[in-house]
Amino acid sequence: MEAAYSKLWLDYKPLDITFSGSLAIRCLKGVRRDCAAVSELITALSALLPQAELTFGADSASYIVELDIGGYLGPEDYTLSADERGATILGGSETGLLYGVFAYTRELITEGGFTRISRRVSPALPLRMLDHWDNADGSIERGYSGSSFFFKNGELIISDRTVHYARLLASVGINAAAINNVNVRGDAVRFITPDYYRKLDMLGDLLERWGIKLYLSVDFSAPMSVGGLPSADPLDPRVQSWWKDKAAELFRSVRGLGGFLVKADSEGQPGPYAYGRDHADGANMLARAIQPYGGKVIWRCFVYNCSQNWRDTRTDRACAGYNTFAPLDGRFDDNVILQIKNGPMDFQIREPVHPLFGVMKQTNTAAEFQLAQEYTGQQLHVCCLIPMIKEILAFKTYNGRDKDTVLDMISGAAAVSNTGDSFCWTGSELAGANLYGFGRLCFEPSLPAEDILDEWISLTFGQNEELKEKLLFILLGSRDAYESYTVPLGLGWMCKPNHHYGPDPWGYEFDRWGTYNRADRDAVGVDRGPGGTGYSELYYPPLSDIYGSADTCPDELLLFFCRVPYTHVLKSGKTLIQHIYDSHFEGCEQAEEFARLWRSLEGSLPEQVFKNGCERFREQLRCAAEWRDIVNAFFHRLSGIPDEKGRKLY
Ligand code: GCV
Repeated sequence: MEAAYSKLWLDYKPLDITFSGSLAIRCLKGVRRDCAAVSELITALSALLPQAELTFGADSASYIVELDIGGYLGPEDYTLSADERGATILGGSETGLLYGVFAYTRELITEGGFTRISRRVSPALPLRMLDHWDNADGSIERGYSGSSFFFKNGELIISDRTVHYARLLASVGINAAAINNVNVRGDAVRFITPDYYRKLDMLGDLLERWGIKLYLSVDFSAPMSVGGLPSADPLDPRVQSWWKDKAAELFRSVRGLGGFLVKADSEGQPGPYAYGRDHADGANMLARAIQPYGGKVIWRCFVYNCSQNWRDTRTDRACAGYNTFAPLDGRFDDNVILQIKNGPMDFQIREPVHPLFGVMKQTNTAAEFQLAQEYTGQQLHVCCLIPMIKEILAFKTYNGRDKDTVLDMISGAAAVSNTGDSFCWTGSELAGANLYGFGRLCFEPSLPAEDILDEWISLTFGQNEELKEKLLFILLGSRDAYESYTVPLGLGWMCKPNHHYGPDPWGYEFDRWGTYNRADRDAVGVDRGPGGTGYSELYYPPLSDIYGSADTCPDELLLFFCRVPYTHVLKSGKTLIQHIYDSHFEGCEQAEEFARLWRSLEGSLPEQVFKNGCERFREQLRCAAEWRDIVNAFFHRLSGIPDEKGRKLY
């Protein structure tokens, strides 16, 4: 029977080399023969070199791969050295060794055979996490790749797909997975009850074999919903002892448990505010309950008022996360990690980097990205996020530290997963690059986006230079194209309400979500400078000054920070209105070029992949034209300013 899922970048195919010798794997010291590193190496070598005889330990073999565990390395570090006669992979633990094996395999495939390698690698970020928004009933919030492969009708599913999932994550170095939605609903509330322990234990054990800790999103009010207490007040001793007992039971019953992920006081989820407590009170209470077991609380900073009055121009959602958490810096326990969305709003195609990254100097933090393409084309449009993630990690906060980038400030990164039970896991094959790239960047953030994609293409589709060149062109240009034909200049939110797909310029304008563009006949954008909402002041100088004025604000964020007339001249020399018109036409043309290039790949890609891509490009072009025509018509009708190129604007 054919598998119900693709192996993605782990579909090892025979190497195009002649190797008629014998191969041996030699396990030194503490390396157990049945650990994941050894099993992965066997899987890889027997598929890559099917004609070679593979043995254990034979000194006479013509090529020997030696596996070792070395105490002087960090547990997730590895060293890799290889030449034509053999390779030595040394891990700081079995997990480090596993990462070394995956790196070695990657190298064999991308180099097309045995090669010289010498490298030592330590992951840049200790926490590298995937957050699934899967619900217990099998649906996925903002899921664009089918249903959940973790849950169905309230049951936890463990199958061969789960094993392949763990291998995929481990192969790119992801070491934590929160398997359920941060909006904890339905049966998921009861995941922390004995009903689920047996299956959770099996899953935790399975994941741990591949170096991955299992996290659960929990309901902050579980003492009430699960425990039947009258309150979930974090300072109430009964609540504290309920969580302590619960933690003891959970960590005793579920192997591989890493801790909890919590969305509190956000979009209807319960939290400490209900009891007049703050987020440090809430997070620390949970952290203390799981601290004896080495558990961590990943606490989200996505806290804002989602019942705003659109007439109120002073309240600014962008300020909310900062205002909530910056005053609490230094009050969080060591096993709390604050998870901060990459921007202050909500995963728009362009936002400034969240100002909390710079200011939380005494708190463990992690950056949160969204691979699920909620606002970035829902995996129907190609939108490669790797350059964006790189940009954010490299962003200088100017917070006075010698090392002051986002990457320097954080100890982890998490991404909302774009996976589901579709054949190719991510709905669109090209969206697989985001999953791959996220993991690779968390491990080795200095890798250029182009190298990561080059690697992903070789591993996924094989070594074909023309294919690579075209896919690289599409992927590397895709974010700019998407931004150009949707909402350029940092404006955001012109999508249809609720499902967030397709254009609706005033869809979020007169609503309660704090998501306004304030467009009228003369001007557009939100004044977030010192005379406006003051958001620009949340950055350290010189950023506060740069963002605070239309003269200095970078064009790509202009309408996020400033309200400017349509006749305002951008740094490019164009007027704002002309830029809006042009970018919509240009973005669509880029998308057309991507679709044309994709079509030219017929025969170079597996038929199913090619057809799936064609359908998605057809939809992308349809939708991009809608964006172009509706957004351009919107601004044309409001401003009354014609296109200087005389194109039809409706
Ligand atoms: C899980 C946005 C999404 C919600 C999501 C929320 C969050 O608002 O639209 O679906 O909820 O972000 O990140 O918690």
